[in-house]
Amino acid sequence: MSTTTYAVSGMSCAHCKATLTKVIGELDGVTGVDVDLATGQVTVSSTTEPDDALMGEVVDDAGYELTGRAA
Ligand SMILES: [Cu+2]
Repeated sequence: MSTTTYAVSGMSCAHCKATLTKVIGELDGVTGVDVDLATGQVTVSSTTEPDDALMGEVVDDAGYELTGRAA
């Protein structure tokens, strides 16, 4: 079990939140997605360490930019 927080730019409303929750939630091993619009952070719970490259790809495909793991 792993929890990873990513910094994502371009999120502005509940629709962005719903979109990212859906696309990230569909990835293998992901058990939970928490989007925080105020801080621009997305926290992903997963059964194994998430693949950052894949995460960046799905976020990018959805129209946002994953800038890296949040400190
Ligand atoms: Cu939006």
